[in-house]
Amino acid sequence: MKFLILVTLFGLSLAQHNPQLKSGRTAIVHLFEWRWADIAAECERFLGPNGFGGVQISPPNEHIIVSSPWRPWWQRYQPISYNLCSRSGSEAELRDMITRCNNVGVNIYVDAVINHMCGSGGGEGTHSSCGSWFSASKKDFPSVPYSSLDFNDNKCKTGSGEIENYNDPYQVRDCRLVGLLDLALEKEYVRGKVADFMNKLIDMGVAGFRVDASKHMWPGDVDTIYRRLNNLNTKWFPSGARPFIFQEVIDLGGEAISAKEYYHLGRVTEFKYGAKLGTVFRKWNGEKLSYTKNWGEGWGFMPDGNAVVFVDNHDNQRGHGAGGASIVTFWDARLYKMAAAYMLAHPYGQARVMSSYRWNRNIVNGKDENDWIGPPSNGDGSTKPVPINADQTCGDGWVCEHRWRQIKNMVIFRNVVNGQPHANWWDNQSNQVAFGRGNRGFIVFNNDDWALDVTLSTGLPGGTYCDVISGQKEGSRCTGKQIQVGSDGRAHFYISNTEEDPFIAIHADSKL
Ligand code: AAO
Repeated sequence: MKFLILVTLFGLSLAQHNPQLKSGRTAIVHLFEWRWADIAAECERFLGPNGFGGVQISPPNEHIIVSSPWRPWWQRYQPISYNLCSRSGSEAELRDMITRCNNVGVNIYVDAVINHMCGSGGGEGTHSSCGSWFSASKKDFPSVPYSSLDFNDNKCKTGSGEIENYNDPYQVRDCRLVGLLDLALEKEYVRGKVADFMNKLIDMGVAGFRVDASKHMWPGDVDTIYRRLNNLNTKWFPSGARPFIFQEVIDLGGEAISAKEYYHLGRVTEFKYGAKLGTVFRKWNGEKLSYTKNWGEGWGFMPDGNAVVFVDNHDNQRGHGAGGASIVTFWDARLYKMAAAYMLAHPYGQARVMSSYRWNRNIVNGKDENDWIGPPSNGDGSTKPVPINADQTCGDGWVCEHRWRQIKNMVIFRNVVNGQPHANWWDNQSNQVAFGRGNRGFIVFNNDDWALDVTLSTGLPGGTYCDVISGQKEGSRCTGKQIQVGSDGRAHFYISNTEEDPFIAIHADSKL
């Protein structure tokens, strides 16, 4: 009996590590601040057809509306209630999006902000996305409802009520993160409200959650909430499927709280991944691409089955959160395409692609004074739709990294090589490297200041392959470079260091 219970409990939590992707799909994309109507259309016209597995959406629940600064993106990390109307759209639009994305095989993952409500200085009134009245000073949120009894202030031991020292785990869990009213998740009542919110979304058809600020919640508290979650909706998922849980825990080492404490509950964001990848591609601190032969756990990252990996995220692309200056973003497009391709070609972790909007950066003494600017908006603060240009890129300030040919084609590469081992490594002991995935795909990078000119074993069957970076296969021809693989699996590669994209990728489905 004891054994049975253990197996069930262990099995339950392991299941939460499974992203529940539809067959053949491997990568997810964060459509940061997109409207539900645009995501629904994107699933049908682009993500479904191009093999994307899922979308991380911005928080769907009611949030504060901030006027100073004007409508920052971060207002959505300040919940007012669990009503489902937000800057991205109404509950009806959310439901329509979930349905339409599921129908084309694309999962939806919700960014769940359950650690806190709005900031203590959030005022009183109806400046909230569904128009619900609230009072931050009285800690009164009647449309949940939460009252002052549902917050942690009596538990927090710092004078300011704030997290003052990240080396004290009690402060980090019981005090306020940047002034945000910290929910008492030890309370049965609060746990119930949070579980109801998440279950409503599960029943609507979402596949799982990014759990915001997980470091700031006790693992035992979130565990009891996760255990109350329903199985996924059987209209789209196998019976008994558990929601995917990935927890935002920033652990670059050197703090009291480590990512490890959350491994048994679901996956965890591996922040070392983007920080190191950026350092390597920027060639900072003496790093070289050739040192990435043992990339993954060999670099001190968490176990493969626990990791969600990304080049940048919505915080560290603008100097919030952690990772620092090494993080590569769309602002450094050439390096970004290489870093994203490296991540997508490499087997380690559950990969997440970032999709951003442009803003007016204003960097003063290393800090972006405009790090708050929200998505492309109309004068009244409503978010603009995402227009698609004739060349498939996005307009109106939406960057759409996921639509860049090089990145889109590497998402397909990842699907094609899924399950194949890392193989046929080659390096020049500097910044030229190549590796394959079994006999299904091969990629070559030149991040040195001189040309790459070498013949390599690719592991692929002989034939003519289209490079999916400089172009792709269209019908019976390549729109970019062609690579001849001999019957011995060897191929010659030449990559000038001055090329727009100094890397080449070929795979089983890009063969002529
Ligand atoms: C806004 C205003 C605030 C105001 C507040 C309340 O900006 O001035 O007080 O409203 O009115 C987002 C924004 C915040 C915003 C908030 C609410 O980023 O600026 O506050 O919405 O609107 C910590 C957390 C992590 C969090 C990250 C930003 O641990 O969970 O801060 N990320 C999530 C979301 C994020 C969101 C929230 C949480 C809140 O992704 O978008 O905030 O819902 C150390 C710690 C980290 C800590 C960082 C930053 O990191 O380890 O845990 O992240 O500090 O404080 C080196 C170290 C590294 C260290 C880093 C930075 O790299 O190795 O460990 O330095 O010091």
